[in-house]
Parts: sequence; C-alpha cells; structure tokens
Amino acid sequence: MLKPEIDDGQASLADPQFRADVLAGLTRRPRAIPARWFYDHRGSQLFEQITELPEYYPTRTETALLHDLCPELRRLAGPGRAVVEFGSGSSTKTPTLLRCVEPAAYVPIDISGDFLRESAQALSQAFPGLPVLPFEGDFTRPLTLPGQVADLPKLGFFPGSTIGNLIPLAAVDLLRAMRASLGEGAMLLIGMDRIKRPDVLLPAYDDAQGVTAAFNLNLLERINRELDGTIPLDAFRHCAVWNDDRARVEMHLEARRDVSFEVDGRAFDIAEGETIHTENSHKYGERDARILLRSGGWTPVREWTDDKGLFAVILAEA
Ligand code: AVJ
Repeated sequence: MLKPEIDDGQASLADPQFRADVLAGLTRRPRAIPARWFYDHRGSQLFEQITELPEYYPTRTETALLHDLCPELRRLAGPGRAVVEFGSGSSTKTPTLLRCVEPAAYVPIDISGDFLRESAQALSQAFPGLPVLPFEGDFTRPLTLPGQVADLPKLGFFPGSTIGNLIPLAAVDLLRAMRASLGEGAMLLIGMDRIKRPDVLLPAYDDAQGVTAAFNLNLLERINRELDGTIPLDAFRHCAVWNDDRARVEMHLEARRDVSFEVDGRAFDIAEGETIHTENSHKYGERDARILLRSGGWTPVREWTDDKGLFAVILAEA
C-alpha cells in the first residue's frame, strides 16, 4: 500500500489533483475528500499498522483464505495465465497467489510508477524466472496490456476489499473496465468485506490504540504540509459510523468546536459538529457481491469465506 510522495515541504510541488480535490471537498456540502489521499508515506505506514490490529480482521482473514483456497483455485484457474494485479503488489498476498497459480507472467498495474517498479523488482527477485511486467496506468479505464501477455489468458487479482472504497456505480464501472482490459477467457479473483454486526465492523475502523484515528487525522497533517494549511488538528476528532441504508462504514473528521483555517490561501469555517467525510468502505452480503460482479460483466464461479463469514474471496469469469 506504500505510495511514493514528493515531500519537500513546498506546497507549490503538491499534486495538483490533491489540491483540487481538497479545495473542492472542503467547499462542497457535505464536505468530503476522496480516500485515495490518505496514502502519503505516513498514511501508508499507518495503514500497514492497521492491517495488524486485533480489531482489523480483513487482512488476516483474506490472507488465510488465500492459503486455503489454493488447491481449488489451481484447478479452476490453472497454471500458465498472466496474473494482473490491480493496485500495488507490495502485500504478502501477492507471493501467496503467485506460488499458488504458477502464472506465465505477472503484471502489476498502478498509477504511481516509482513504487510500482520498486515492488515489481522485489517480486522478480523472489520469483526468478517469472516475467514481471509492471504497467503504469489508471486501471479505472480499459487498458491495453503489454504485448508479451497479449495471447495469455488473464487472472485479475483485486484483493483487500479495495472495491469497497467505491460507491456501487463506480465499482461497476471499474469491474467493466477490468473485464475490458483482461479480455476473453479472463478470470478475476476479488476480495470483498461482508456485512456484519456493527459491533464487529465499527471497532475495525475505530481501534482501541487509535491507529485508525491517526490514519484519518494524518489527512489533515498532509493538507497542512503539502497545501499550506493551518488546520488545528486538535479541533477534529476521528469518527467511524455504520450507514445501514448504504451498507457501508464511513469515516469522518468531526469538528469538536467552531474552527477557522486556511488551505492554499483560501479561508474555511467549519461549525462544531460538522464533519469532513473521508472514506466509504462498502460491505457486501453473499448475493450483493454476486449481483455487483454480474453488473460489472463477471460471472461468479466460486466463493470462499472464513467460518465466521467475515470476509469473502470470489472467483469470477468474464
Ligand atoms: C484499504 C480500502 C480496504 O476500507 O478497510 C482501513 C482502508 N480505512 N481502515 C478498508 C481502511 C480504515 C481499507 N481498504
């Protein structure tokens, strides 16, 4: 999940998209900033810590599932495919999958090139003889994959329930783009977090040690650092809520008091109790997950879940 950053403390070198998203997000009502901006260097470190928290079940549950499903996945997806991973391949999940399916090539796709090449190099060292072909691009749109894998059947890999960050409309668009990128005969292995009791869901997003709170508040620190912000951090508190109507955990930053600050030379006033919405994490029941996949052009083939039904890994075909 580590993403590179340009951090020399000069607001003038901040990502223009970050600036645009923050200024627009603080202006609109309700206020909202896209979750992708959590992942500067510090944010990526904090996310790594989140994945190890006792309350944060998704990572360890999915990792265990990937080990358990291996024999069956090998039968269903077979060796000799090109594994195409959407997002960085830095986690321990990627080696687990690559050892299992024995692909003919591995194509990690990410928008941020530096980090992509770094993690690709680590993987090529761990898998000598496996062609690793990092591909820099925006996978939310249909892509033309490297020529070397053109004739290989693909196995897409989208772990972590990252799909949950997207509202259903955007999730369906993404699944369709993946189908277009992967082509005929493709399969997709995707992780989705299940709907469950809020007393299990919410602590995963509001842990006792306060790591998730620090992760959320780091967004404000990043704004201060990269966009010349004067946001007093003590004026905001982390909050996680279950939105039952929309089947998602939402993270917000709530103003503890009336607060005024500047970002990039623009003034903002936020009233006590008002929030900045920073993340959605959509959860999918068994049928919800299948409908979502079918809406995106994928036919579910097999799904695996842990004995508590916390998390699902689903194999689908184009
Ligand atoms: C990386 C999007 C899967 O939604 O569970 C973890 C991010 N946010 N704790 C998730 C996250 C707060 C995570 N995803």
